[in-house]
Amino acid sequence: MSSDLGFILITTVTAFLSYSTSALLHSGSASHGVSPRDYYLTTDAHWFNQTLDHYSPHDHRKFRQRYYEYLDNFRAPDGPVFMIICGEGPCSGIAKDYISEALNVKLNRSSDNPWFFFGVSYPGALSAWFRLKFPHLTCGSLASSAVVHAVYEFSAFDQQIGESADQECKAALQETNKLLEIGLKVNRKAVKALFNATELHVDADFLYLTADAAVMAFQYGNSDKLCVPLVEAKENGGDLVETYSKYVRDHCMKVWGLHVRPYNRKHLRNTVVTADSTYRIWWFQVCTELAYFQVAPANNSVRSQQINTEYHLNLCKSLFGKGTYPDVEATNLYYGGHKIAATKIIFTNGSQDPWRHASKQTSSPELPSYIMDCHNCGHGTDLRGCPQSPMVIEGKSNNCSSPDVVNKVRQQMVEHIDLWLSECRGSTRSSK
Ligand SMILES: *[C@@H]1O[C@H](CO)[C@@H](O)[C@H](O)[C@H]1NC(C)=O
Ligand SMILES: *[C@@H]1O[C@H](CO)[C@@H](O)[C@H](O)[C@H]1NC(C)=O
Ligand SMILES: *[C@@H]1O[C@H](CO)[C@@H](O)[C@H](O)[C@H]1NC(C)=O
Ligand SMILES: *[C@@H]1O[C@H](CO)[C@@H](O)[C@H](O)[C@H]1NC(C)=O
Ligand SMILES: *[C@@H]1O[C@H](CO)[C@@H](O)[C@H](O)[C@H]1NC(C)=O
Ligand SMILES: CC(=O)N[C@H]1CO[C@H](CO)[C@@H](O)[C@@H]1O
Repeated sequence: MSSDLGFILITTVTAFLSYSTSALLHSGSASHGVSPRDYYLTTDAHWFNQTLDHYSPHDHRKFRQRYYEYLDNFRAPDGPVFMIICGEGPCSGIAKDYISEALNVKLNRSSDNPWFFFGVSYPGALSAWFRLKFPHLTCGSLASSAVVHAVYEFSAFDQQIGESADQECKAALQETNKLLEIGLKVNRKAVKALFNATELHVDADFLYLTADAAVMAFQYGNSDKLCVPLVEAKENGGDLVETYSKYVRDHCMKVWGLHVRPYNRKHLRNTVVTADSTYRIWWFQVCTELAYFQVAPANNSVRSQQINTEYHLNLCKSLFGKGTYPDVEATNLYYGGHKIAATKIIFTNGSQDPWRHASKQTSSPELPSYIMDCHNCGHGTDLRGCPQSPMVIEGKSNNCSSPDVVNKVRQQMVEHIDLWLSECRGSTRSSK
């Protein structure tokens, strides 16, 4: 990035991606005695009146949407504006993260600034889709671990968990899962109690929780926390279920903010708006447009075979009524899916991340795509670093098992952004 580049950072919140992990950022920050000022450039909220239903020409209702603005580095009048679409949890400010630290200098704004979009995960897809639909309003976008391809039966998700775990860990996870299934038959209540999950009356909901708990380890670059004790227990004839439940309680729940309630369909049916409503909202996206149904592959799955297509359709029906169905074909037709026909979007994926199969699969000069391959390279690693936990929002790469892999991709990102912004100066906004 050339050093005279001033910019504004604006950030706004959207839905979040993973059912399992929406509380990640939220839960940790308060409990570790770090003041928000250490993490955020600003936490001063602004509001604007946003259209409630963009699909209806007749509904003019609005809601108040929150956003943040950081102007200290802005260069008047025509400096670029970096728009970060938040996601996967509450958006509490503009973080002192990789974007804001690496792309740094000063000034002011005008109405004709080049805009560049950023997002990770579902917001990564939104970042790509914004560029696709409004090329005249943007100079480009970064689509980090962007799930641009809606997938009806997303068995590649579980398959990736099996690949991200090595053979031994995969075998230990599969055996644990079998033991959990047996345990549910023998003494349902005792097994659920080990996970503080007695409130989950539907056994498959419980198995979804335990599957997601394993996902968290790989998606966020913390697989050692799961695999080391589990493999050790298997080798030493230890109690796998006990070991697994300890991982879930001590790491997923205590540190990473995994909650049981969002797996409870009674709770998910609740339409009263609370901080937890994000889970219901995400299921609505999933049940109507995107699916990404994380079904067990027919062969050699890590998760229970009870987590199948029927399970998901049944959950959708249970939450939103009969006839709720994700029209993934319409979604992919509208946005292009893997074949998104846009330009100047950077796609990035982490090698251990189960979501990467819903992202762009090929690289081209107009849509450069990068994979970061390392032991703890997960979801959004280019921006969030590794491993990811609530305490590491600044996205440092030094704890990645191969920092070079991440730094090289970051260098490429900066080069693309620099070039695309320079091609986008002044009033002639490039849509090529
Ligand atoms: C949003 O709408 C409310 C109520 O109609 C109004 O009072 C407020 O000024 C509006 N805010 C902005 C930023 O336009
Ligand atoms: C920002 O720009 C306005 C006019 O465009 C100017 O009056 C103001 O002094 C500038 N602020 C800074 C901090 O440069
Ligand atoms: C599980 O429940 C017990 C008893 O209610 C509680 O003491 C413990 O903190 C809970 N553990 C977690 C990880 O939530
Ligand atoms: C099932 O998976 C195993 C182990 O990966 C493999 O050896 C076998 O060929 C697979 N069977 C089928 C029907 O795909
Ligand atoms: C990062 O690595 C350092 C040692 O290189 C270690 O002290 C620190 O705890 C690690 N941080 C995380 C979040 O893993
Ligand atoms: C699943 C996956 O990793 N997809 C792609 C991620 O990006 C790299 C680099 O372009 C591709 O080679 C992968 O196919």
